[in-house]
Amino acid sequence: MGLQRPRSAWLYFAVAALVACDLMPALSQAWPFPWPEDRIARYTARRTSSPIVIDGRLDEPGWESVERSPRFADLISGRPGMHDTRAAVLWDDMYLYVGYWVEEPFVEATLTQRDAPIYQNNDVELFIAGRDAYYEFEMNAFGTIYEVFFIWEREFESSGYARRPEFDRSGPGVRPFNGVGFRQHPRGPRIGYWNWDMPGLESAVHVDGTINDHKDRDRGWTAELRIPWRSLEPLAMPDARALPPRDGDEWRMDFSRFNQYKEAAPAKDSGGWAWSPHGVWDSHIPELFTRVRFSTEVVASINGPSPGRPGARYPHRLPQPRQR
Ligand SMILES: [Ca+2]
Ligand SMILES: [Ca+2]
Ligand SMILES: [Ca+2]
Repeated sequence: MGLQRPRSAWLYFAVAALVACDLMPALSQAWPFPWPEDRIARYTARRTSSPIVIDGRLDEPGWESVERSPRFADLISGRPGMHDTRAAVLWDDMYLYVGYWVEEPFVEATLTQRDAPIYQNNDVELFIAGRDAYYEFEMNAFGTIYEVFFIWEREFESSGYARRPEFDRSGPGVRPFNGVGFRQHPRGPRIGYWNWDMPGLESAVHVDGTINDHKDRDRGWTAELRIPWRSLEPLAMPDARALPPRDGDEWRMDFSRFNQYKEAAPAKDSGGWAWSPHGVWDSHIPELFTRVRFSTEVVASINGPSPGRPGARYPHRLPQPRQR
């Protein structure tokens, strides 16, 4: 008996290892990304029928009624972030709107120059992917922004980017890019355009507290941005997707928040929290971005959330994004 137990255990592990060796390549080939495909967040973006003023305050009827994301979770582990962070998307015929609600006891910012490395401050980030390119936006609590446009090197010629003067790769601020913590992306390297400015972009921040003053404790800040659909044409070009989107169209968008601090041990806080985690320290994986489906349905009436949508005003009681 004494010998049999280890022997059967050894056999079990040997068989398990063989099975694992056999399956692993198949699994990794089928889905080569570090976060499970079936755990990528989904969201339905609805239209706003009333105007949105880009002042950083998310107090318009559209924002009051919109379905917010779940609480952002650690980019690597998927565990809930220490502070509450939510985002939401609205749209109309002219614009895409994105809002962020950021709980933050000590609001701070230092960078004031456009395109300064905003990721070195506490920030919110937005990525929007087309088929063969994606856009990155970052903003700190001063409202200072940073933007980059990335094109997958392999599709630079075939998708038509090489023929467009704004994507001249010998221009200033243009350089190769191969990810941050996930440098084995199956699509390979990208060309980054740090000189890119999204035409017509408007963005603003509202601080609910005092910035760079730690004598008090702040509630946080909200961020609001508006992008004209026509400005997303360089993303829409490769697969000729509709601008504005048609009912049911899906875009991949990433929403995150990066902090210069981390929650104390034993928490394993990477310092980056996202709507849809990536399993790795790298935002640049469009295959893991939240699936945003655009609906022509209008958000709940201007009188606020309907009784059938409990929690729309109460971020801690929100339902998960609706499944398709
Ligand atoms: Ca506003
Ligand atoms: Ca830029
Ligand atoms: Ca303060």
